[in-house]
Amino acid sequence: MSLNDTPRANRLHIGIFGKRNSGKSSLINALTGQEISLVSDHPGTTTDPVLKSMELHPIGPVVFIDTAGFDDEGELGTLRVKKTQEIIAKIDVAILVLDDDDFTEEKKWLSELQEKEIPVIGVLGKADERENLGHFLEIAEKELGIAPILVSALRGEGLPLVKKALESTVPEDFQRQKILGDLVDEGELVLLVMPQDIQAPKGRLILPQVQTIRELLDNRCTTVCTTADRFSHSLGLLGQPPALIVTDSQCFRQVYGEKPAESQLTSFSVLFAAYKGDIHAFVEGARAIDGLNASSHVLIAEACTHAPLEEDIGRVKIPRMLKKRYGQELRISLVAGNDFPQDLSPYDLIIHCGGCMFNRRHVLSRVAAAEAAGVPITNYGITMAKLSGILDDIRIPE
Ligand SMILES: Nc1nc2c(ncn2[C@@H]2O[C@H](COP(=O)(O)OP(=O)(O)OP(=O)(O)O)[C@@H](O)[C@H]2O)c(=O)[nH]1
Ligand code: SF4
Ligand SMILES: [Mg+2]
Repeated sequence: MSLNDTPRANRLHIGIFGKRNSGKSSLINALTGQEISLVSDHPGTTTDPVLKSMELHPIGPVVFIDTAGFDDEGELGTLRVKKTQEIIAKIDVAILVLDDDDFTEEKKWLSELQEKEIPVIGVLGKADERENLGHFLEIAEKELGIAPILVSALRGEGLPLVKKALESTVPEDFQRQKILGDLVDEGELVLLVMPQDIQAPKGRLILPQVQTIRELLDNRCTTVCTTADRFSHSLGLLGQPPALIVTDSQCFRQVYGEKPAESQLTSFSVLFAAYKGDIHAFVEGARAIDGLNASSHVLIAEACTHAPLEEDIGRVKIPRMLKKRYGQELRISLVAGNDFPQDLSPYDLIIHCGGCMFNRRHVLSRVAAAEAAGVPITNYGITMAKLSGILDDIRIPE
């Protein structure tokens, strides 16, 4: 990834679904003008989901996710369909490619997508070789309630209409527009307390810090960076107390103790909990920590499978703090990557990582699953704030 690239987690995720051989891969290739996915007349060509990031004018940065046909059969086919199903958790918009007029499968997928409030664009592929189009459109409308766009990937027809439909269906909550929300006004002084053990390759900062600095500069704020050990010294160098201090969550307590009373305090992890998820659900969820007891069962969910940046927080620090409070018998289970239990009922609390590698929709779909199961959900940053006893003292962006 070059420094100029939009990270995948911040792109509009577009999933393409349909039966095998319906023309899904051809549609992506035609929309992107690239040979991204293998196309053949052999049904079942696309097996694992194929992701492709690109700029789609005028929408901006998107990622297309090509999937295996949802009518795939056999043991392997069932596994592929499961993978296609998992994609639903992370997409912002779906394209449903229709093929024949048996809509049994399409109906199932359409209702699942609609239940998750994902906008669906219907497309009829291979329009160049079809007869009786009027009849097809009529029954599609009647049975599925959608008017498919006629597309010929082969001839490049109908593609502008698909792009237009995508443009007009981008959900408003796809991206929180502002990281800092209402916490700063234009031109204010802001102090950022960065981690001392910077968890990024030499010469780089991690994305949340870069994004925050960029937004502050766009908002014409005077932005000063320091580290926890230099915090008081840096305050002394400033001509006035900062309007806002954003700190690394590891030194919350120290910064809270040393900050001027008039400076508001928040943390990078709180900002990103709001940017990437549902901050109010997370704050509510963190309150459930007080209701745990020795026989409770806590699920820790990490988005990364390998060497996550926050390994020590989710795997060591939080479990240690919870066990110290509730006893060594407290049960803590950990899942990583795309593994997220279907049945959340055994858990009393879910603590999710910051989800920086996930897109917003993916985190929100986990929040929705937890809410549906009646299990409180929170995240690392909010948990750290709660366990340090300062959850009520920090500012939460609206
Ligand atoms: N005539 C015509 N043929 C098309 C069009 N789009 C796709 N095809 C053909 O339909 C066949 C299937 O296309 P794919 O794009 O591989 O379909 P798919 O849905 O990705 O198939 P799986 O990956 O197997 O699920 C290929 O032989 C394509 O050449 C089109 O617009 N017109
Ligand atoms: S917050 Fe989650 S997604 Fe981000 S690095 Fe840590 S484990 Fe990975
Ligand atoms: Mg394919």
